[in-house]
Amino acid sequence: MVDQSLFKSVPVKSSEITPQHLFRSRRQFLKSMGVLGAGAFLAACSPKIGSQATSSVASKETPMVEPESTMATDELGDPVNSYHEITNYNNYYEFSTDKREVAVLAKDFKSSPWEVEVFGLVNKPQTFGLEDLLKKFTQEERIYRLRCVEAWSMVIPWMGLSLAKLLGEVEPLSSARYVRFETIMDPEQMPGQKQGFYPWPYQEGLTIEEAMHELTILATGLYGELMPPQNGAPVRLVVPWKYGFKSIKSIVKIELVDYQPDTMWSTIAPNEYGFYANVNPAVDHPRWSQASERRIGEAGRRKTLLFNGYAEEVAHLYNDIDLRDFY
Ligand SMILES: Nc1nc2c(c(=O)[nH]1)N[C@H]1C(S)=C(S)[C@@H](COP(=O)(O)O)O[C@H]1N2
Ligand SMILES: [Mo]
Repeated sequence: MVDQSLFKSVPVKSSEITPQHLFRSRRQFLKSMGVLGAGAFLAACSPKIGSQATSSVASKETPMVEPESTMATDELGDPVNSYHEITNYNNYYEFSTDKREVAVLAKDFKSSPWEVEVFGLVNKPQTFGLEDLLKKFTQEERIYRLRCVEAWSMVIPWMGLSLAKLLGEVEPLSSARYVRFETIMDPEQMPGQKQGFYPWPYQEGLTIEEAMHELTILATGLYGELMPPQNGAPVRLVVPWKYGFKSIKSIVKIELVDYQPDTMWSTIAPNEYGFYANVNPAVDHPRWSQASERRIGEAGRRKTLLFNGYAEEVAHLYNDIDLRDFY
């Protein structure tokens, strides 16, 4: 059991966001998993990716006062969205198609105990309990932009583990070319799954190169708290350079396969939602432009960035394909 009572701190209000708050909440997060004080874990945090706060938490001796340069922003300097915004405007069709209703409907979702089966074209198939995911793997803070295909976006301070490290544990075979993800099927808890129109369970997929990329994480929390139900408790994918629908929630299966897997959205509307789904301002959705977006909490619109602003890190993955054909 993950001891929820260890999370005594209340979510940080947007008016109170400071580096110290994020830092404290991160300490709280690690403490709850019993890994605080394990210097080796903390030192393994990647300093380059996401928040600079991560690198400053290199040891348990780090003072509570943060250097001037550490801000609760993404690497482009944009502030993180408030906890309230991130947890009250959600796409999670298993609960509702109304973004403002998901939080209420998902409130009592029981996500413990939880297991994730990692199998398929691997040497060592394994089933990981949530506790294993939290304790065996470094939980890093990653402040990422999330760009929904519907043309709104947020900046979210995730906590999570590297998907590459998890896959390393099961030892993919060289024949594994894609990774397939599946959300839990639980119509008793998820009213949306009683609606026949959608081909449940929600499924997603990545190429093996995308899955192994250092930006790709399995997120286990946000704002230093375990993942709220509406954001995909207890563990969901986050692939920040792709449209939000690729970041599948409440994962129970991760399968290594040698074929391009079906995804829920490409099954429903293949001409609108492709397998790649890279954020691309030059490739419009058939029914609307993708050139700009509405950042939640901001007036007006901002320009959408190629690969959601992560081109330097990921563009090389797509050197050999035409992004118009492979949308
Ligand atoms: N299982 C599942 N995962 C899902 C969805 C969903 O409906 N079901 N919606 C996706 C979409 S469209 C987006 S934009 C993001 C939203 O994540 P958030 O609610 O944490 O912001 O989750 C994605 N993951
Ligand atoms: Mo989305």
